[in-house]
Amino acid sequence: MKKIINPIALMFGLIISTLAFAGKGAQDVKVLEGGYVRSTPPGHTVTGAFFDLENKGDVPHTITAVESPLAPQVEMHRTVTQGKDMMQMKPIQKLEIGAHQKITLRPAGDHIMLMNLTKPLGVGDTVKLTLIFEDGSKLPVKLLVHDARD
Ligand SMILES: [Cu+2]
Repeated sequence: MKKIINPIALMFGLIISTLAFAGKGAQDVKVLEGGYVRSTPPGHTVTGAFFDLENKGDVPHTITAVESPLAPQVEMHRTVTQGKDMMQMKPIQKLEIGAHQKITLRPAGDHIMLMNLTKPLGVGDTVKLTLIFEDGSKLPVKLLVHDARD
């Protein structure tokens, strides 16, 4: 009998072997030292979370949601320059980190916004976040609260 290599089966085998090397987002992505959340002045219920992320994996990963027990609403924001010197924040639905790439979440760039905080955040408090990846994996993050003027 003649042996026929079915190209579809071959492709399927390739896809499976590719997946075998693809770690989940929560396994591949690490939060680097030095991240923080800004303290909230009296009466403020919105603040930002800033930290560096590194994807140590061989495939890109995408964060699709962020949750925190301290804030019922958490958004990912991108800062865009409008016109000459106008900076504006816009919610984004996805935050991508390429394979072997680092990204920095910072006040004038991409960042995480905690909205409708259930309590004020003071210097030294700890904020827990959960980063949720497109593959459903979840990465817990703990950040210290720094002075809002930092
Ligand atoms: Cu923002």
